[in-house]
Amino acid sequence: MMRFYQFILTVCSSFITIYAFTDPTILNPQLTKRFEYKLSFKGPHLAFKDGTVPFWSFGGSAIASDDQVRVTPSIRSQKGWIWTKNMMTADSWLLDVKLRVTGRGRVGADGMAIWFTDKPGVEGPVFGSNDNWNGLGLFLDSFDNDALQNNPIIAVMINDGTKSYDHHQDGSGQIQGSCIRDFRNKPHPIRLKIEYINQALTIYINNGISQDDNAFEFCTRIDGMQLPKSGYLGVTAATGGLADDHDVLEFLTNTYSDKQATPQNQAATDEQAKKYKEEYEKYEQDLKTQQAEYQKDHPDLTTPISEQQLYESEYDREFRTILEGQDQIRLSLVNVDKKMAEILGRVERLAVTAGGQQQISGQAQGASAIPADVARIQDINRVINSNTDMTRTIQSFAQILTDLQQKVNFLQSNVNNQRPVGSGQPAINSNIDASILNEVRETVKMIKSETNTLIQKSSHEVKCPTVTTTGNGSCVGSFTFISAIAIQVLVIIGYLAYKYT
Ligand SMILES: [Ca+2]
Ligand SMILES: [Ca+2]
Repeated sequence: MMRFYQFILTVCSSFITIYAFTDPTILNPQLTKRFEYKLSFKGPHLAFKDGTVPFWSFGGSAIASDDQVRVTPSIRSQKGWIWTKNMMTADSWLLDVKLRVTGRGRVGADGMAIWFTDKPGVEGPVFGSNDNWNGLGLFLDSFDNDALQNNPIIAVMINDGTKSYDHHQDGSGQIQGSCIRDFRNKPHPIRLKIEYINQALTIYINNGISQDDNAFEFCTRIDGMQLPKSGYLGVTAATGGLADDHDVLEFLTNTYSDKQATPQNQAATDEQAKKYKEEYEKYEQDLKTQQAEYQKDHPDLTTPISEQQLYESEYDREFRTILEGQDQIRLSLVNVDKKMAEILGRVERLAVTAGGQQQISGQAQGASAIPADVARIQDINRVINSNTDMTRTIQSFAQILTDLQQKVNFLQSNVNNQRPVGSGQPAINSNIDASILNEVRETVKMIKSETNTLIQKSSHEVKCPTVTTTGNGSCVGSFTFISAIAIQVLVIIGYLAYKYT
């Protein structure tokens, strides 16, 4: 029953996911984006056959493999690091880092850091790197040293070389921005976007729960931040008494430059871009040659498949089902949001058209225009009425969900209070279970009948307004919306009825 309760909570929490990240070149069209391959890595074939990562140096406990860099393994008191060999010189840039922090414990340690500093770091006490750095440190701090119950946390600390990181207080009072996010043991790798444009640093996170690679949430933003003009990029990690695997799967760097340069500068930039393109093509060619050679040397090499990989456990399957359900609900909501905006736009256009037409018809003598106007106004009324119906149904769904949750709470408190002492107790619980399940079934019936009523209403009463043939959108009203929500609710309830009967 506890699982049922958690399940309801998980479903409810899925309603909070927000899209936030937009590519800076869309918001600011005069920016040109350039991928910096010498400041990036990603799999497959992340490491060369001699174990090195092109354009990066790494050490400590870090190990590079085909598809990731394990900065520390889950062994106590480890420190690992990986730094670019080249400097990044740009006023505006975007880092896109895909990583994974996993450990067996409920609590992990110490954490990971992403750096942009004037000098490459050396092994040290701040998440595997040196203290008193000059530049940006972004920390994924797993362990709650100051016991304020605010870890795991993602925190930003800028240093001009004078400050010493207060490890015992998790840097509180020193960090300029943060967001509390549990980034450990997620089903998918988490992704961070670190954007620095016009001296504003913004952090976005994809929390590794959704399968959608672009589902980013806002984490924190710091304006008016002075970072070094040029510097090195790095990732470091450390373990303590507790230990996690800290893995980086992708580190992608993009820089932005202003298109509106002077003609001389533009010529120089074009020349540089041409040179850069040639270099990059040569690098890609070398990489392909290396891969071909590797495959020639290891013709029998196939990825070993363990039995564990072929079959998923009951827990994994259940967890995956919940996540997929969540993702579906989130996508449906995003869709609903778009459609509502579309409908609103359409209603506004209709109102404007109807108003204009009314004026014209008032001036004109012909009687034939009047019925068409009336029809348009009726269309608007229908759209508005159908929206009101939708709102009422959503409210009744919310009421039903609240009722369900109350019943679950009631059951849970019963389970806690009536722990089986003799042989009679479990029978009482199962009676309660049966009666609640009957109520759940009744609720399903109710949802079904409400949905049917609405579907009938939407197919008979609400038609696409005839005047909006210029618009691209189709008439999507209560039918699609209610169907999506009803299917979700039916799937959830059906699953629960199956599971607990
Ligand atoms: Ca800490
Ligand atoms: Ca803390």
